[in-house]
Amino acid sequence: MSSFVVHNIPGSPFGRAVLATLEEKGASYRVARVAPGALKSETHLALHPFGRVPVLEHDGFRLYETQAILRYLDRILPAPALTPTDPRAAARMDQAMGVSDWYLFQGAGHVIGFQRVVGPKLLGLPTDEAAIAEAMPRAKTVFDELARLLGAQSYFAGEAPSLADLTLAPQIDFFVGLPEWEPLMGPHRNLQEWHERMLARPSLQATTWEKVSARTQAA
Ligand SMILES: N[C@@H](CCC(=O)N[C@@H](CS)C(=O)NCC(=O)O)C(=O)O
Repeated sequence: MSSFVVHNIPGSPFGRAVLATLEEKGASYRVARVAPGALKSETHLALHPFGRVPVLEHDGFRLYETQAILRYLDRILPAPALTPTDPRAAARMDQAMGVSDWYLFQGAGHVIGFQRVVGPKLLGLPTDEAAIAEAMPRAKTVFDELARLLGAQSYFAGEAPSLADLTLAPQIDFFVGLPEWEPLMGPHRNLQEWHERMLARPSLQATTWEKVSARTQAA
C-alpha cells in the first residue's frame, strides 16, 4: 500500500502540482477523491480547516498548502532535486511560486477558470462574461510578467525543472482551449514553448484531469 495519500478533486491545478511532483520523484501514491460538494463537510474540514484541496497524508503526517507539500516532498524524496542549489535560482523559483499563488490563481485563474470550467462543468452554473472581462487586464499583467521572468531560460529557475514549473504548469494548462488562451499566451512564444516542454513530461501526462479521474474512480 502507498504511504502517500493525496486528498484531491480531479482537475484541481493545485492537486495536479502535488501529483506531478510525486510522479517526478517516482513515488507511488493513492488519490482519495473529494467530491466538490464535500469540501465544507465536517469530515473534510477535519483534514483541511479551510475546506480546500489538496491534502497530503504521509505515514501519520498530514499537510495542506501546496507549496508546503511540494517542499516537503522535495526534502524527503531528494532525487531528482526540484530546488536549485544556487540561492538566486532558488529565489527565482520561490518568486515564481508566489506569483502563481497570489497573482495567477487569485487574480486570473480563480475567476476565469471558475467561470469557464469549474462553474459550468462541475456546478452547472452559467458563465459570467462580465467577471471574465474584469479579470482579463489582471490576467494579462500576470502572463506578461511570467514571460519576462522566464526570459530565454528553459524553466523558471534555470535549465532544469523545479517546483516552480510544477506549480505553474497545471495553472497555465487550465487555460488551454479557453477563448482567453490566445490573447494571454499568443504574444509569448517563450511561455508557449515552456508549456509544451512541461506538457511533454510524463509527470504532467500522467496527471491530466481525465487520467486522475479514471485513476481515482478505480481506487
Ligand atoms: N492555498 C491553497 C489553495 C488550494 C485551492 O484553492 N484549491 C482549490 C481547488 S483548485 C479549492 O480547494 N477550492 C475550493 C474552494 O475554494 O472552496 C493551496 O496552496 O493548497
